[in-house]
Amino acid sequence: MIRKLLIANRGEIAIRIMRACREMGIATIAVYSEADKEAFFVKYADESFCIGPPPARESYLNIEKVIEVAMKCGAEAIHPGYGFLAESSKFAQACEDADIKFVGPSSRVIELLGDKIRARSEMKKAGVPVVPGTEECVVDPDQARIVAETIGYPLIIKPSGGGGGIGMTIVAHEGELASAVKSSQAIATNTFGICDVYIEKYLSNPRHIEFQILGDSRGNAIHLGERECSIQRRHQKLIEESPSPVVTSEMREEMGAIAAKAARSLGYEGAGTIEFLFFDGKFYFLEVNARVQVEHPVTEMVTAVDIVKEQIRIASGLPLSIKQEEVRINGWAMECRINAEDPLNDFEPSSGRLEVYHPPSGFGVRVDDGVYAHCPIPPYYDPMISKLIVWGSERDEIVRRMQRALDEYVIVGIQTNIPFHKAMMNNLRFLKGEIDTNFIDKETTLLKEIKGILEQSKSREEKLRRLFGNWNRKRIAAIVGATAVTKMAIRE
Ligand code: MV4
Repeated sequence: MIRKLLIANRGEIAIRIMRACREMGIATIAVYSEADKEAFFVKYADESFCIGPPPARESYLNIEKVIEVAMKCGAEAIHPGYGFLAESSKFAQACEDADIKFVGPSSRVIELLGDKIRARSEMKKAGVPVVPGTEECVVDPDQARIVAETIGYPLIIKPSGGGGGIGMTIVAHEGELASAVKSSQAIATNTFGICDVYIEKYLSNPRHIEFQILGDSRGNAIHLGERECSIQRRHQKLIEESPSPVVTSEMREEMGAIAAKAARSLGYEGAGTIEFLFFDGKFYFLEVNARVQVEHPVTEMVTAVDIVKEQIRIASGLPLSIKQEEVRINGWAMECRINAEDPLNDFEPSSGRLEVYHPPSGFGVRVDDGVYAHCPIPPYYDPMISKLIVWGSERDEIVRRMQRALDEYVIVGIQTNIPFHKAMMNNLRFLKGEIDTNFIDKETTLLKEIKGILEQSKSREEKLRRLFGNWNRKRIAAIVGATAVTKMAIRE
């Protein structure tokens, strides 16, 4: 087993990984930027090293610096978390060259999966259903026209070098095709340094459903069921759940087996996700995420498998601790991503210092966070500060539990998207599980509901100000939070 692990990440995922290490008796090393001096993960680690200025390029993405710290400290392995260097084949290669175990698949597999055209054809070869489209790079509008004739409109042009929606262009008819190819190629070149694009049939209003896979160094691979991740905005997921309200146990068994087989055929080592679009009752492969994902806890809650511990076991050369036949889906879990964002200002990131921080707890509630009362929230990184995960026996129960937990959550000092989640937990279509990737754009009443929720808490604040006059602002905010938690009325 690995004895010393460096965590090349920050925030809640750094804490999540270090918690697994504590339970496994593994020493932890944190690396951090100058903006994170006061961060919780820096304090939690056994050893911490500052590796550079706030911009990620100069710290969290600095491969040489991260490897240098690992060598100096005698770290046997590096866990990259998600984002930053997690899917950098160059970083995985640098670890391999330095004889440090990268917690994840080999640089070869990361490189293959990062090339979306190659990933598509590998998956097709492995028997995974893919979206109808091209197997090769589309070089110019003439070639695109030939492809379009066979698959039909609407279609979507995607950069091969990226993911996450950047540079994707939806084309409704032939008139838009030439300029769409050119614009996707331009964005692809600028953002990924690779001009290659490919074409797929555009599926309208699909669901985003992904399968969790685990593969070990001995050629075993299993799946842990699916996650429904359709609630997203600007390619950022906001709510995830497992199981999906539309996946039957027969479908899960069939698609899971296909996902695990694909992992075996790739020689996939570590935790990963196979993403699908679910459309018209069928699954279509999108891409593979070669990392642990933000939303992994919902799978952990329904399977009782500690995915991060499995990653570390796999990296240590040990076999998976469970067999496919032993995997059971028990109950239902849901996650709300808590972001430092202002719902009234188009969800712009909100940085500053937390004044009051009181996370929810109780039966079936899990909070994976990276903050504490009075800690700073720097503006340089992803605005997600915490994940609120609930578990229960069925979907109706966990929605009620999520409402209760969101009501208990008190954050003062920065704006958060908690009012958005409260509005969602009262949305009739969401409650019925009728969701797809365009849900938020289509639900035109959401913003009004969010404003109503914010008005309620503001009126409490105003009442208190009238009661106490020009009193300590922080204390008033804290009392507002406390009265919200207890559902206590403020009497004048
Ligand atoms: C699609 C699609 C429809 N049809 N592919 C967006 C993120 C990336 N992981 C894949 N994405 C999509 N791929 C096919 N064949 C719809 C999306 C999609 C989307 C695309 C462009 C702009 C906004 C979007 C929002 C949700 C899903």
